[in-house]
Amino acid sequence: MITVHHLNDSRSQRILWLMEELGLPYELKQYQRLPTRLAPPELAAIHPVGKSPVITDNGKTVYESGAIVDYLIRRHGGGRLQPDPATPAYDDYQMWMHYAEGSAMLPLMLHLYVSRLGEGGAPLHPRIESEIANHLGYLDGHLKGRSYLVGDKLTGADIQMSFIPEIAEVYGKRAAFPSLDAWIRGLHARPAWKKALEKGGPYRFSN
Ligand SMILES: N[C@@H](CCC(=O)N[C@@H](CS)C(=O)NCC(=O)O)C(=O)O
Repeated sequence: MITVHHLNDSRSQRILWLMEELGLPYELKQYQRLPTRLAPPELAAIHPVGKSPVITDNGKTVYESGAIVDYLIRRHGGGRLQPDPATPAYDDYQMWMHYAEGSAMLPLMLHLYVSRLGEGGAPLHPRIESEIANHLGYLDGHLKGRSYLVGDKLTGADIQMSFIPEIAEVYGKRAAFPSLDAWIRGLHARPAWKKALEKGGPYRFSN
């Protein structure tokens, strides 16, 4: 049995969504952020880093959301939600799977942390802002006239990348990128996304 260790208002929302898209049975273990917004210490008993998402599957623990999406689709997807590995589309799929946490999230996280420095962080903001615009602009350009990142069907890449516009919206940065905005709205309209929201409870990045 797969267990999804889900922290509220976190990247693990996309793992719940993936499970619903795949229609797999799973146990949901809920964790609540502390008043500091950090994860509770119980998550460190599942994986030493103490963050979410993390899954367990018959004794195997998988951490890091891209690795989890890949693992679930490879082991349990039965060929769904990914392009044929022998095709060039699979190479594009892999790029987006890595790009989410490897490139696109970095300036958004820097924005979060450096904003806490107040005036002290001011010299860093121009570079952070231009990098956010760089990545959101790239995504927006790619999504122009498309409903999905790769091909004409939902893949794990859409699921893995979905956290980027969700966080961008928190900083009021999504509206300037209409194709990105249309893409995430289309994903949020999917029945499986809504079901994941019902199961996981309130999610503050659901707009
Ligand atoms: N790159 C990791 C990031 C994991 C991560 O930072 N998770 C956040 C939630 S979105 C977390 O658990 N934060 C609580 C904490 O840092 O204590 C992934 O994509 O899985």
